Amino acid sequence: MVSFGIEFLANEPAHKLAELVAFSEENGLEYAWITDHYNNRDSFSLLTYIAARTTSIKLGTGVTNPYTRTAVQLASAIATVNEVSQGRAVLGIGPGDKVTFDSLGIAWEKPVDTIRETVDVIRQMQTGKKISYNGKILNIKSAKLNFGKGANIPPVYIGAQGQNMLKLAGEIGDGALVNASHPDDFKFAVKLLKEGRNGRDFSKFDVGAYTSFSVAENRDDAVKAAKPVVAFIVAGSPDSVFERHGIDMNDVAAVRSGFKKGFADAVSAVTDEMLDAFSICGTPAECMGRIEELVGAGVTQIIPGSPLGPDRVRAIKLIGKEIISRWRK
Ligand code: F42
Repeated sequence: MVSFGIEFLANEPAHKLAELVAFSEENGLEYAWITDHYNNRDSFSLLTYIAARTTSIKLGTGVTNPYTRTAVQLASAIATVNEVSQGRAVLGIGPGDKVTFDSLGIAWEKPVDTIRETVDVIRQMQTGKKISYNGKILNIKSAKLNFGKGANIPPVYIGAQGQNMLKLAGEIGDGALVNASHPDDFKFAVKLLKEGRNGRDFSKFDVGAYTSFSVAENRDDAVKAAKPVVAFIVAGSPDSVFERHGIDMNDVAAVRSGFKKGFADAVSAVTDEMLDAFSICGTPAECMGRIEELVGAGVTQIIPGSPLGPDRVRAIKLIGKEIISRWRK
């Protein structure tokens, strides 16, 4: 069973995001994931606002982290979204971004254990019972939420790229959010997720492809919209990723040096191979082809993300009418 979600950055006002999420809901999308960075709008506040303006779409952080927020705070925040949305909350949580933590003076220690224990505490607290927790990282004498008892426990999706984080996601997650667009990346990820599952039932585990996506009726328009996002992905990816995709390092150097000259130079240096490796891009039929390949590699939730297309509203319509409804047939 394949579902479709959509990612939005928390970088625009709540009323605008709520409109886009409600429109996504109308067009058949089942999950909305909102990114979390301390310097953008607060993702839990946004989700709560959006929850009051939508009716069926599931609402998740995509992804929050256990360093800028504590486990007990996260437990309360997700329970609040769950209460307002009447059970539609989903917790996406990952280790967060090292560069940000360095600039904030936050030590990024033991991310694997920190995620494991934070998820454990959050889940236990959703029961409404008083808990104590004596872990390697977290030491909580006594904690209890004063609300939410008896509600469903929101599913937990782990944002993961690295080998250990993917194994942990397989072990403790209800799903994973993997930031990638190419089937080869998912063959690698699904193997590790299953390893982490260690023989337990994997059939209900939701493997989310958090992809850079650009769709338009005309391929050239879709490509033009995708290139700036792909240029940023290329600039920020480690060399091992290019080796895995057989991308010429001279082409990579051209994008990276393009950024020093001016953004337009970086964008024009993006090659077709880079678009193929780092985005789902093209006409609805072309995007559908790539989605089929991803599903073949084990993906169970397709999550189109920035830029969506040259025109976001049009892109959401195309995703609904030309991709989701055809897929369901
Ligand atoms: N980050 C954000 O800050 N905000 C977002 O909105 C966001 C969205 C998002 C969506 C999907 C997604 O996949 C990732 C997303 N991210 C977002 C990024 C995310 O927070 C992580 O930065 C990203 O997933 C990369 O993390 P990672 O899976 O590579 O894990 C890191 C910690 C890593 O280095 N992992 C390695 C691994 O193999 O998994 C090593 C981890 C390890 O084993 N560490 C040891 C330990 O004990 O934890 C310590 C090792 C030592 O030497 O001390």
